[in-house]
Amino acid sequence: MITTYIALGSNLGDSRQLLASALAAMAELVDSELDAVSPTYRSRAIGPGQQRDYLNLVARLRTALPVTELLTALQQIEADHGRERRERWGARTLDLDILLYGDARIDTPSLTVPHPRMAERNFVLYPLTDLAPDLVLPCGTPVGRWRESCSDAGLEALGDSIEPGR
Ligand code: A4P
Ligand code: MG
Repeated sequence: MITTYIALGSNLGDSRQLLASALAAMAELVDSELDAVSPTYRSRAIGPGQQRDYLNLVARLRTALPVTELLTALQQIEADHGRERRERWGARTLDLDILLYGDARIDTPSLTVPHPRMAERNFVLYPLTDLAPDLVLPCGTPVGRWRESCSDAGLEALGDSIEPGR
């Protein structure tokens, strides 16, 4: 089994319910087990136009799925939760990004792992380091070091965790 970290985000619709349902769907993925879910954060949207705040969290999933199959499965879960792709960084009901897949370093047209923007995003680094404070990235950087140098501007810890459910 490979340990993966998945970032979840939503800023359209009933975000709390969408995230609970997405976690339930991830828990049901074949050859996979949902291991842990981070606390929930509210974050100011990065993207074009006026957008609602996001809810963001990170989940740890252990999986035997090859990474391309994992990406396809996560995109199916996004589609099942009303995700429409209109513009880059546009508002969305559900976004599922693969942050890490074991120690793999992947750079293909459809997949970049570790996620290329995770180092600069507080709404990723805070929940990720809540879950895994001692995590070391494939490049050798302890993720906690990035968190220390990452401002918490626009980020609010809501102090709870969303349980998988429908
Ligand atoms: N793709 C490549 N690498 C990955 C990966 N590691 N995980 C490809 C998942 N997908 C990956 O994604 C576009 C393509 O990225 C996919 O087809 C896949 O093959 P998308 O979800 O269709 O589009 P996107 O999410 O709009 O683009 P992008 O560049 O992935 O956006 P980001 O960087 O994920 O940013 N603000 C707040 N506060 N909170 C957020 O969660 N999220 C975004 C999305 C913007 N602003 C945000 C938040
Ligand atoms: Mg995405």
